[in-house]
Amino acid sequence: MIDSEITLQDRKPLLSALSGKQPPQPPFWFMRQAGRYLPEYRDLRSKSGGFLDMVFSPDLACEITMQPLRRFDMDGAILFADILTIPYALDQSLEFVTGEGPKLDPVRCAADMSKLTEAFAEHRLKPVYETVSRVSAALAEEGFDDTALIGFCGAPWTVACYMVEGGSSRDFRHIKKWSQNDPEGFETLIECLVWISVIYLSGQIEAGAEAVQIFDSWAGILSHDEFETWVIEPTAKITAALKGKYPHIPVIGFPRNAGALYSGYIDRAGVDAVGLDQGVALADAAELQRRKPVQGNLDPALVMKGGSEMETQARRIIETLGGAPFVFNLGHGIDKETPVENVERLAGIIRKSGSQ
Ligand code: 1CP
Repeated sequence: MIDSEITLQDRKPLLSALSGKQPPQPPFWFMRQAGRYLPEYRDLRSKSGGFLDMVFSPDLACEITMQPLRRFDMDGAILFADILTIPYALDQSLEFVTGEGPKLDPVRCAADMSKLTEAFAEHRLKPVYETVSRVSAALAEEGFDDTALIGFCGAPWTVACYMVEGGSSRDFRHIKKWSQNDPEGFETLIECLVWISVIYLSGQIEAGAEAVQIFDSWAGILSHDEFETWVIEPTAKITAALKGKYPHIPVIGFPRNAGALYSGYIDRAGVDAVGLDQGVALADAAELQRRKPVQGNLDPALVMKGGSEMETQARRIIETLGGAPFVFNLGHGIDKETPVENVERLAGIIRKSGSQ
């Protein structure tokens, strides 16, 4: 058991870097690598009923997960799904409106919560687990032997943002009001999300996910104390539960825009590696990397722009962080307007970096 795990980590550069070793060249994958910048994704999207139909159709979701690998041969395959599958499993009404993003029937008090908790049905997440096992088989069938399969969930704070605001938000007015005026009541929502995230990530790991990422896209809107309570503590509960069951599965935490708060997160959230957004200066990234492997942090806007600016910054990142455990990624997801050739060029630069 232990021997085969060691061999697997050594063979797959992404797992190796996440476990604190340093492969000859930095492994890479890109957030939102499966998505709208790819013509083959847009093609499938136009033929399918809608975004959620694609997420809950294991055949389509597996195909979409594989699409970017066939072009760019990344070291990581990120499961095609969404962070809002959890509110869906809680039977909160959810739809994706084209051009507007997700729309949910908002939850704004503890009394609304009990209804959702009772309605939780894990079988609603099973299609996602099925996608994971299909991707696992497809990676082997298509010869992607060194590519690691990454599962994910949204962190409780970020998922709560969508559940409470009822969709994307500019000012996060409702969640701030609830969490500040009634922290005990709000905690029932966060605790519920901790509990389901553990179930959900465990299901993905049992189905074949080899690493998991916890996306905390809205971690950066919190004050220092709130960050401790709503980001670090819930994440630490999830990682502790996962480590108890699956000690060898690396967990990447991505508290986007955490700035100075990354430091506490790296020490106390229990993650194996930390995803950095493009706001983190490389000198600070290198400091953080002395404590844990880091992942990041090329600005997606530079990938959209391409050319020498993208190339120079990509090389600078590799020069600064490539000498210790590091995973090349972007600071956030690939923008849908990004030319495919730029992604191709970037993948080429990263691949060549080890041989220079
Ligand atoms: O219209 C379309 O075709 C849907 C666009 C799309 C895609 C491709 C959405 C809608 N979600 C996804 C897939 C997705 N989402 C993945 C898997 C694919 C991959 O990364 O390659 C992952 C990991 C996510 C995670 C996700 N969903 C996050 C966290 C990361 C981030 O971007 O900050 C968030 C916040 C969501 C919510 C979401 N899903 C989709 C939209 C439009 C939104 C709202 C985004 C917002 O509020 O700005």
